[in-house]
Formats: sequence, structure tokens, C-alpha cells
Amino acid sequence: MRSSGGNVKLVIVSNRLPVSVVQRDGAYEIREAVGGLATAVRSFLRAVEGGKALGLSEVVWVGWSGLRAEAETEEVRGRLREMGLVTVPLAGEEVNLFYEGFCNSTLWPLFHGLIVYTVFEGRFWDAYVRVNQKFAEVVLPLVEPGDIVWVHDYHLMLLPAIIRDAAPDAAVGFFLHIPFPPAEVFQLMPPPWRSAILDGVLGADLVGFHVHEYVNNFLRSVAKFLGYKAEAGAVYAGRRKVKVGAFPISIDFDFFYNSSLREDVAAMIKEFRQRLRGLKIVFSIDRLDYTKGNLNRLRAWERFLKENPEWRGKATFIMVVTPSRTGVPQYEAMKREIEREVGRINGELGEVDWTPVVYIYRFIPTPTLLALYNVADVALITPLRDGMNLVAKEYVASRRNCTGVLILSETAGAAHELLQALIVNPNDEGGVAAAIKRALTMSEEEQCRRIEAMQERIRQHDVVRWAVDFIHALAEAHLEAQEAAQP
Ligand code: GDG
Repeated sequence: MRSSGGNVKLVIVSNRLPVSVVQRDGAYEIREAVGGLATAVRSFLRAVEGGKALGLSEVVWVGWSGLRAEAETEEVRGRLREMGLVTVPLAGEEVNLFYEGFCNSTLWPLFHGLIVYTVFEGRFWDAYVRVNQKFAEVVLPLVEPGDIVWVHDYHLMLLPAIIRDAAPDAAVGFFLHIPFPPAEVFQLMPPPWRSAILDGVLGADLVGFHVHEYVNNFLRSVAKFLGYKAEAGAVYAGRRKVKVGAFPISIDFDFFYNSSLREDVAAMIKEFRQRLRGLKIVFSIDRLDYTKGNLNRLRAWERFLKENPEWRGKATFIMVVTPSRTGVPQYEAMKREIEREVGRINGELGEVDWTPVVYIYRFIPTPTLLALYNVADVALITPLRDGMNLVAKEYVASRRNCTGVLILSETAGAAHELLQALIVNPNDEGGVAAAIKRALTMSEEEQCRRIEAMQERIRQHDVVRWAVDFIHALAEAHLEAQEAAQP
């Protein structure tokens, strides 16, 4: 990699661009995309002034726009290009088989350990191979020797090896935003696919995961299924050495910490407080997804209210669910089940002047989200499994007044860092109900002690540190690999 102040370009590659393009009444609207990856990488780029602060000459982001290829016009491509975004057009069939198929019906559930949801279909795999190749065809013409290519997430696990073969002088990094499962779970994947996936990822100079547990799972799979030597943060693949490490993703701490100082947010906080009339607020927000544990959460809330009737009328659970992956059948079914449960609980326990669960199913604007983080007395974050979970960090960072309690699943990556949260098992209904009670009755002194300690952790390990640490480690790994390749 060229050293500093030069003309090193950073090419970020992810399945989705950080914007969504939607077609409405013949016109195209470009909106910010929801989701952890887009939020994190966008915050990092904002903080480093689009890469200038790191001495990068240019940052280009390659991904799918969300439009079917048929609908993507030259005008849209031009508008995106001006924003540094290059699209990979996907045809309707590819969206079905690659995105909704292999990505969201095979890799997503398997990697989260939800084996019963996992579908293994040859035509999904074939589409995965084709689309990874298609991404390579868009990425490769942009890459010059010395550039950095940073490939993100489970949609593109074959891409690092394709890029390495065609552009050996580029530094290639891969980061997985979801858990890497234990080898016994990964073993369920048909052998030719699982070997191709591991070899694909190992095309990178550096492979990053959120926490050590995923690093170890990956190293075990590599040793078990490929027979490579894998130890102490590295894989020896023939003559190549690939570095593997933990890089916990994070948030723009100051953005959340300072949110209550913003006029628009402050006004909304005041309005919410008036409208909520002293009710204690328990809050959660997630994309609609079976990994996020909304049903378990609702049942734990119900159990809390049944076991502690004195809290009825005094606390409300605001559960925001953001539409996501609307084309995958399990998601539609889960939405219906959440709606049924919310209706049942409100019907059984509600009063004319009190609703046990306030359920919001739509995307909420960022200022509203910031205001909700500020008014929530408790954040109830109970995914069944989650790579990291940025919402937990955002809530903690928003609590400038040093109050608030975070209840967090032990099965979220964030639990490895946010040690002062009330840690629960999402399937332990009684344990979650007890944690809610403990949170609602915790002294302000204890709340502050816990919040401060967690804020310190996030302040020190923010999103810029995540990305900069990764990019520096990548530069080093690439240099080492180049030296090792010298005859
Ligand atoms: C994946 C991994 C990992 C959500 N709804 C709204 C909204 N959001 C924002 C949140 C947060 C982000 O989206 C969600 O991030 P998470 O990390 O919680 O979850 P995933 O989308 O599943 O992300 C995850 C992450 O990648 C990063 O590596 O942590 O484990 O699954 O920033 O605030 N934002 C607004 N309105 C919404 O309605 N404004």
C-alpha cells in the first residue's frame, strides 16, 4: 500500500449502498438506508471527512441500490456516482435467489444458529456464486495497485478471493457484521459450499469479526474443513498468511451524547415527557427480524406486568419495529405474530387510560429516535443472537444526564463490552421479567455508575477507532503478505 498523503483510494463494497433508491410516481427518491452496517460506515466516513483525514485520495462505495436492474436508469446511476456511489444492478431473479435466497434464507439464519429457518437450495448457491462474480466485475475496474478494498458482510464472502486473484497488489480486507457460528453449526452447510466460502474469505489480507468468540469459531472451521494451520490470529493458507482479528464495531459517540443539546431533539423530548405524564418508559427498536427476539421480549414484559401488578398503569413498553426484508416469507409471518401478541397483551391487561405495549411499525426519523433514547428509562435489548447490536451502544451514549438502565442479552456481541448492563438470557422469561423490575427500581446512583462506565468504554472505542484500527491492521497485514511473497 502506498504510504501517506498519496493517492490511495478506499473502495468499500457491501451488498447494499448506504442509500436506498425508491421509485415513486415515476420519480426517484434517494434516502439513507437503515441498518447497522450502513449507519456505522457512514458515521466513520463523516468523522474522517470522507477519508481526507486519513490521507485517502478518494472513497468509492460499491453496492446494490435496492432497485431492480430493469428500473435503474442512467440518470439514477449518474446521481449516485456524484455521491461516490457505484451500483451493481441486480435483476429480479437475482434478488430472489441471491439476496432473499442464499443470503437471507441460508447464511443469515445459519450464522445466527437458527437452524430450523435455514434452507439449503442449489439454485440459491448458484446465484450466490454468480452475484459475487458480478460484484467483482464492477469493483475490479476501479482498483489500482496499492488501493484498499474493504469488503463487508455475509453477502460477499466469495469476493475477497476473486479480487486477490485479479488484483494481487491491492490490500483486501473482509469484515463480517454477523456472528460466525461454531464449527458444528457451520458443518451443516454442504462441503463444497462451505469450503468455497472459507477460501473466498481467506482471499483477504485481513479478516475481521466483532468479538474473539467469532474469531475462534472461524479459525476452528478453517482448521477443521480446510486443514490449514490456524492459530494466534492468523491462518497459513499455503504460502499465504492471512490475519484474523476482533474489531468491535461501534457508534459516533459524540453524535448521541450531544443529541439532547439539539434544538429539534430537545423540543421533542419535552413534548414526549408531557404526553407520557410521568409514565416510566421501557423501550426497544429493531429491524423486523426473528433474531431480534421481539416475541420473547413481549412475553417477558407480560410476565413482569402479571407478577408485579403495582406497575400496571405506571410503565409502558414502547416497541418500535422497522420494516426489513419484506420479501422473505418468515418475516411476514413474524410480523403477524408480533401484531397478534401485542393485541392480545393490550386486550388482556390494558385500561382506558393505559396501554401496556405501544407498538410502532415503521421507520422513525433520526431526531425522533434520539428523543426516544433520551426519554426511555430502560432499554430492553434482548436479541436471540446478534453480531454486535448498535442500538445498545446508542442508548447508553445518549444518556447524557447519567440515568437509564440497559438490559442486554448475553447472546449479543455488545455484551462482551457493555459489562455494566443487566445481562439476561433472552429465553429466560422469568430472568428478563426480574431484570425489568430491577431496572425500574434501581437507584439513580447505581444507574449513573453503570452508565458512566459503559459510556467510557464506548467513548474510547467509537466507530472511528473501529474503522481506523481495521484499516491500519489491513495495511500491516498486506505489507507482511507482500514481503512473504518475495522470492
Ligand atoms: C447488523 C448486525 C451489527 C433502526 N431502525 C431505525 C433506525 N435504526 C438504526 C439503529 C442502528 C441500526 O439501524 C441497527 O443496527 P443494529 O446493530 O442494532 O442491527 P442490524 O441492522 O441487524 O445490523 C448487528 C451491525 O450490523 C453492525 O455491524 O451490530 O449485529 O445484525 O443504528 O439506530 N434508525 C432510524 N430510524 C429507525 O426506524 N433513524
